[in-house]
Amino acid sequence: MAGSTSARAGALLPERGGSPNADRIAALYTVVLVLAALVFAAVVLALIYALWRYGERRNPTPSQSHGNTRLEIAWTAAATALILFLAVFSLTKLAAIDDPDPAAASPAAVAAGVAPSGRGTALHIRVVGRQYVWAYYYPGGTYSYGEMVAPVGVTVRLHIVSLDVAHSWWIPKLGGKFDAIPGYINHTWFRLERPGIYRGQCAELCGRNHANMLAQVRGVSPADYVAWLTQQKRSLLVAGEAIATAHATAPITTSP
Ligand SMILES: [Cu+2]
Repeated sequence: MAGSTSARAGALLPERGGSPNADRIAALYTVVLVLAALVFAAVVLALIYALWRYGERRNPTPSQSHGNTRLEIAWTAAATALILFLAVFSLTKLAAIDDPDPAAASPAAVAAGVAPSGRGTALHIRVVGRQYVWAYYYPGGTYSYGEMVAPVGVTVRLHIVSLDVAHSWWIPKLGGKFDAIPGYINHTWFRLERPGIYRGQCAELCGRNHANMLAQVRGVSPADYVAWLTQQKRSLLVAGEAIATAHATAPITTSP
């Protein structure tokens, strides 16, 4: 499709820079990747050293060894320390990735009436997946298809559902994937730091047109969000009236 870019994870690291939860996922991933790379390099170097030092040429009569207490204690302690660090680091990050950002809405957002002042307040948007489009329901009953419009500086809590099969909500820059499963409501959140277009797509094979089930979040200022909401409500009313008029004035035909 011309002009449509599907969501891509970064080449080496997850995308970041859209929302705090995505940044924390990227930080967690980076730390684990770097530690794993260091351990891998150390093991490979030790292996190469052993091949060189204890090969037939340098060590024609194989030397016998019966354990090395200091070495064994050292690698056991190092591995334990590494695992403990990874466990504590992951668990602290996971909580912050999972829990909606408790920061208060920005003054601009409070002024625009998007969210009340005070910590822990949020804007709630329902995300509805169906073959093959995402719909969004905003406070007050306004809705949109394909693109969600969201204000910056506010924690946005998403309530994700599906009307038919399993889908998965995924905007890489705004956090992890969240399944949309019929009969369940899944929750996630994001908090936009700056305006922009955040692209994504359904991340669960959901049928023939799964690849076209794109998703997009457009981040705008709180004032622009309120203006858009008003305009969208009006457009939906006009469209509804046009449909009602078309039904009311359609010629009546009787079946033969
Ligand atoms: Cu889907």
